Amino acid sequence: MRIDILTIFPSFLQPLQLSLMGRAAESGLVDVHVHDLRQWTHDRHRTVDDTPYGGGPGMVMGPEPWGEALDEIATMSGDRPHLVIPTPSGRSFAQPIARQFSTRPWLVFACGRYEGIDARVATYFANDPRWDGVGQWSIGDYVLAGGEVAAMAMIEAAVRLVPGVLGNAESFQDDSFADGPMSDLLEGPVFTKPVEWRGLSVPDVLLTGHHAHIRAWRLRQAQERTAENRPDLRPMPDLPEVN
Ligand code: 6GU
Repeated sequence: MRIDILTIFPSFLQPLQLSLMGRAAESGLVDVHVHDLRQWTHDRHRTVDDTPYGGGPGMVMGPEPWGEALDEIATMSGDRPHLVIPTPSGRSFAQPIARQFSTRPWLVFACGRYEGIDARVATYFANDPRWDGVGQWSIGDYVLAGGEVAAMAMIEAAVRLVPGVLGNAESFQDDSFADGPMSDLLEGPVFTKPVEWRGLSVPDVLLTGHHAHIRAWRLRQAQERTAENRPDLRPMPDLPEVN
C-alpha cells in the first residue's frame, strides 16, 4: 500500500517513522511519502492561502498549489490514488472506513490548515478519471488546527489492519469495534502480573483457567463498560448467568 501526505508542515508527520508505522514502512508493507505543498507554489512568499470570498474570518487555502501537487503525485505510481481530505466538516471516520482504507492500494491525504481548502479541489478530483474518488472525513466532534493529526490517526487505524503489520501478540481480532462476538462493545479491563498491587487484586476468575467463565466475565465487563462510557452504542443481549 502506498500513502502520500501533502501538507505545509512535513515535519509534523515524523511520528509515522516510529513504532508500528515505522516497522510497516521498513518491512515494505507500506510506502509513505510526505510532500511539502509549498513546492508547488511559484511566488516569492510561497503563498498557500488567501481571504475567503463572501467575507468572514480566517484564510482559505487556494486551489492552485493543491491542483498542481495532486496532478503530479498522481503520476508517481501506476495505480489510481484515492484522495482523502481530513476536515471537521467531513463524514465520521470509524473502524469500517479504516478497514476499507486498509484494502486500497494508494491513499493520498490532503492536509489543510486555516479554514480549509477551496471546495473546488474536492469537486475537481472527484471528477478526475486519474483518481479513484475523494472522501472528506472527520475524526471526531472537535476542531484541530489542521488535518495532519487527523491524517495520522486515520493512517495508523488503517495500516495496523494491513495483513502482516501486526504481530500475533498485537492481533486486532479482539479490538473494540472489531467484527465478531464482541463487536459494538468496548474492550473490558486487562490485567498482568503482579497478582496483587498496592492492595488491588487481579479478579479471581482470570486466575482459574476456566475459559468459559473467563469469556463470560469479559463479555459482562465489556457490556458494563460500554453502557457506562458509550450508551450510544447498541447494547448486546444479555448472556445467561454463569456460576
Ligand atoms: Cl479531519 N480536521 C480538523 N482540522 N479538525 C478535526 C478533524 C479533521 N476531525 C475532527 N476535528
